[in-house]
Amino acid sequence: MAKVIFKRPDSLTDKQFHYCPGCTHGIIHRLVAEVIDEMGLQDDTVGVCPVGCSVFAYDYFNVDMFQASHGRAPAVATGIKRCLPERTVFTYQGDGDLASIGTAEIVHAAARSEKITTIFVNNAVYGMTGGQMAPTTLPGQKTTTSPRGREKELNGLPVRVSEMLATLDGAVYVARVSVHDPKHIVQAKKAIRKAFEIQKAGLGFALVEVLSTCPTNWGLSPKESIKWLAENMIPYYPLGVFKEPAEVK
Ligand SMILES: Cc1ncc(C[n+]2csc(CCOP(=O)(O)OP(=O)(O)O)c2C)c(N)n1
Repeated sequence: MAKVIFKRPDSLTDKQFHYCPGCTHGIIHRLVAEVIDEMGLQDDTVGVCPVGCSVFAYDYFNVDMFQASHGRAPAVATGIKRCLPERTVFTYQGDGDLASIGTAEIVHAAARSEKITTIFVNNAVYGMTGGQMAPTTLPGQKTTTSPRGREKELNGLPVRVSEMLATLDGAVYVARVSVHDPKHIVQAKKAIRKAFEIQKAGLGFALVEVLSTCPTNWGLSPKESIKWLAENMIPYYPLGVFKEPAEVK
């Protein structure tokens, strides 16, 4: 009998992703789904989708899914987790969603140490709406709303969300990872798994920031985007674990 050595995770549906070539949302979906499968959580997980390119995540994850309005996923996830404390609840949010319109929600969910897991996808732009500047857009980075490049005097400087949230006592696990090559994809999966384990152990709020590409709005090929991420995003957004509870180290 043939032995299966590679398959789509059960926690993903068979639906084909709509993402652009070279966008890493698909990789991140897969990592989350693999972790849910491996931890045996498919039947008890509830995901909360953002508004943004990953809005259709409710069609892709084969678990119970909710759709929140822009930036409000942490508030919606708070309600679900408090009503159904036995369920595993995660939010999946872009940087426009989480770090702009949803800043208050994520800060206070972390401060309250809600027992939820947040997957924060930072691609340094508003992807879905056409590549506008986000709070995470790099200094000098050209976007449709900063055609001369982000200027400090006019637009201020980027928000390093993981570092900021790690200052809150309620945030128990905060890590930044990347998915631009296989080695980093393996590390990213470990961080995502830890963020779910922390929730299962009832320890409090956990967030994994994943640096991601947006070839379409960066105006680069998929290959150039991977290089751009490694050379420009990682120096500004250093990878690592910013906070980790002693129980799971
Ligand atoms: C209340 C509200 N304001 C604005 C919008 C428009 N809008 C839709 S998606 C989006 C940005 C999404 O960007 P991001 O969160 O970075 O995710 P990405 O698309 O890059 O994955 C915006 C501003 C909206 N749908 N609702």
